[in-house]
Amino acid sequence: MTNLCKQIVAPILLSVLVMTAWAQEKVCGPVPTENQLRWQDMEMYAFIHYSLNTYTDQEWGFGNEDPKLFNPSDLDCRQWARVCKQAGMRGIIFTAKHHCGFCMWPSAYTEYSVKNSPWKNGKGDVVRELAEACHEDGLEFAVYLSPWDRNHPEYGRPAYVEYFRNQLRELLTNYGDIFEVWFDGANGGDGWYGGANETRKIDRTTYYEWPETYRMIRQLQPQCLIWNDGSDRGDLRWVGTEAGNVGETNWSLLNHDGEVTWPMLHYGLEDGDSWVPGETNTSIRPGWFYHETENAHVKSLSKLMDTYYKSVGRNSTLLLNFPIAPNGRIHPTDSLRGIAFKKMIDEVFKTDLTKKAKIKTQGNETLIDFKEPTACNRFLAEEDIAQGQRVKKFALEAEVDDQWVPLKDELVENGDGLTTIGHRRIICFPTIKATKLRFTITDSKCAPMIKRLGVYLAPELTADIPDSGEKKSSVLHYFFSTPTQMMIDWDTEQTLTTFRYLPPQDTKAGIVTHYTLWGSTDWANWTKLASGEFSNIVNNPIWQTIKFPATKVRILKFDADHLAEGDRMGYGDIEIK
Ligand code: FUL
Repeated sequence: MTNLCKQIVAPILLSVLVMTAWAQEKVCGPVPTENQLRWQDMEMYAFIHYSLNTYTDQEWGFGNEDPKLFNPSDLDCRQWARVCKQAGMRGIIFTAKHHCGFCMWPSAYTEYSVKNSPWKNGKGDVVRELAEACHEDGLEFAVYLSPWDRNHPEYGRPAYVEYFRNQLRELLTNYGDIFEVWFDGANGGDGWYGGANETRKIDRTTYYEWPETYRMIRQLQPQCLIWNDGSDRGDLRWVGTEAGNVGETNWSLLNHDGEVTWPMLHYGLEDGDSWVPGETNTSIRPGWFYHETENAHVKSLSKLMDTYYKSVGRNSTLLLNFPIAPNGRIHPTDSLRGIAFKKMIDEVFKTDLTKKAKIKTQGNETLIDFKEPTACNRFLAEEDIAQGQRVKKFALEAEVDDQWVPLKDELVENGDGLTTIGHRRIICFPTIKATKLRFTITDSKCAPMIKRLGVYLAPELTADIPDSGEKKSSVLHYFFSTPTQMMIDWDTEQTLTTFRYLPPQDTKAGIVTHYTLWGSTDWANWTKLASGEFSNIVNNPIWQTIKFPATKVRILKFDADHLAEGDRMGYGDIEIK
């Protein structure tokens, strides 16, 4: 090149390269922050739900429960930390304050806390004990602070927002490093509110003045991640369900502004302008708080593995809840199951079969040649997400008995599940004996950056014992006297103590959130047996149990005082004992 040529062509070439690089970057979209990268690598961490609810057998306290109920005989935060660590959890998020408003630390801003409980003569601080236990055990520590406070008299007015911030400041100042703050979006409306006992509605988009609170968090704990359920954009998002699964297509992106719909929470947004990855939260039991009636319903190992594949294996993290029992410890069934879970994950991913294979990558196609038939049933791929999430679609094929067969994710109900990859995607398929596997990226936002591939043989787990499919309500005689009133009658008098309601499982329409239950022996005189709310029933539509003193009845009347949506009561099943 002549000098003149160099002077003219070189800068043009350079700017073309720069522009191409810039265009690629733009097409590939946002990338995670250092904090988000570190968080994603945690993969699994624990939730701990513990509050006055543990002593009232409730999921949501009303806000008027007596602090004197808090008096565990054997509270041991070191046991919690030990169990969580052995269960493969890298940190713990603790319900410092749940919706009932009771503070598990002696906040200077309220009397409604452990300082007015008999536990340690009011000198105890559960947040401190747990933060210390976590830090001693090498676990990270984080807090859940419910914005909705059913105890506080000022809830719904500006003074409460200041109170909330003061509490948050205490938690972010006095307990060492906090890796995440969890601002639950639930707001049922009604509550005790210092005795007002009424319904208070707030505008979630403006009331809490989140930008101001976020500024305070960034200042006090710059490494802390902010979780919320999609309103003011935090660093992490809810995945739209508490069942323990994110969408099989899971983009770590959302738009910074605008409304976040359910599909955006569940699947992310392919063209979103901000990195807001999904965190999958679920409980090891049906409920979030401990209930003795659930001791036989701790999730099975196969259910927990299914949850792992549908969270960590779908470009998410897993936030797994361990409730604390009334004695102040994690129940032995939960701890054993949690530890077995970690052992099974280690077992599945112990031997990477690609280590013995010959691997050849050409363009977007990678051939894994085992040379001989090799039993396998799991495929793993990871993108270098520091460079963004790029892959939109891929194919996976196996050579079995000299024939190429397409593979798909057997845990996916629609399609083949071979779409996004992100931090980690695990594809589960029935055991095959493959000589080769072929992984082809068929569509991506820009040049794919695959960091790791793996192939494994997971042991077969005994599947959960399936339900017989028999509805408990099929033995009952029931009818609707109005769209919101269900009647159940018998030929003879029955002595009853329990009414159980399973909400509809596939829709919010018709879910009963508030009820009154009546009994009668003659259709004319009715005795109120119970009334109240089914807390958190919309996000976690599990069996709800109403207990009442043994009563002789011939007719039961179940009134839906409030429905989540629609104007007709729905139900999945009813059981009466
Ligand atoms: C929900 C809450 O209402 C539940 O009680 C629980 O804390 C769960 C993690 O979030 O929205």
